[in-house]
Amino acid sequence: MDYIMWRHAFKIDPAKPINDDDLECLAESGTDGIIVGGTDDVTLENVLDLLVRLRRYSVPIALEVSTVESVTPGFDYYFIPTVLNSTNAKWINGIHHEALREYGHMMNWDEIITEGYCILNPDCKAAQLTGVTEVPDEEDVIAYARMAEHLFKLPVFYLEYSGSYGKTEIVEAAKRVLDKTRLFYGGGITTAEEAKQMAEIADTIIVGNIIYDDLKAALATVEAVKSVSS
Ligand code: 1GP
Repeated sequence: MDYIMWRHAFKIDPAKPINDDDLECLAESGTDGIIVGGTDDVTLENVLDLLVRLRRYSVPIALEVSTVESVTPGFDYYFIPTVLNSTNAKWINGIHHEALREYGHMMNWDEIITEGYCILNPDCKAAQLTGVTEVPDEEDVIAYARMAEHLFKLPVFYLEYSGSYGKTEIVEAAKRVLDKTRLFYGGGITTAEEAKQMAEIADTIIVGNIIYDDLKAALATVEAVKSVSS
């Protein structure tokens, strides 16, 4: 299924161990896609390990690129984050420039999807790494959403609450000003109810950490999203 149609995706961290049975449950859960991505200790080795193990299943897989060294062919998509509210140009266009200098001539642009990230939890690892120091308020988020859709014409605007459950008013505010750009929501979804609530607003919800804390609860989010009309 084309990523544009995804309503639910799991995000698997290459740095965290996961056994074959659990991986099979996730891949065969009915989720629309699996995103392989993390912040710390992502290596070519652990990315390749997940790629090989996930390729046994038909679920589409995307690599969310956090380091250039861990990029490998074989994924259906390469999601490239650009952190719109970072204070450090490295995370907005710096690594991207470096990567394009080296690999620009051999990239398959059809597989590459740029995600305009807006990080809303200043305590999460991604915020600390990318120099997000202030929590954007509703007006800020609306401006970032418009920046993603109209200024930069990005296909995806990603509201990242990683590790904490977001405010529905903020997600709604972003959704109201988006038309062509897809709204991804990720952060703190631990129950079917939370998955449903965010899926009623966002186009795609991303479920991460709960996979490692309570697999059954993670799997229940798939059905919950399917019960919401898109
Ligand atoms: C993280 O948005 C994803 O990048 C999902 O967040 O791990 O909190 O579910 P959680």
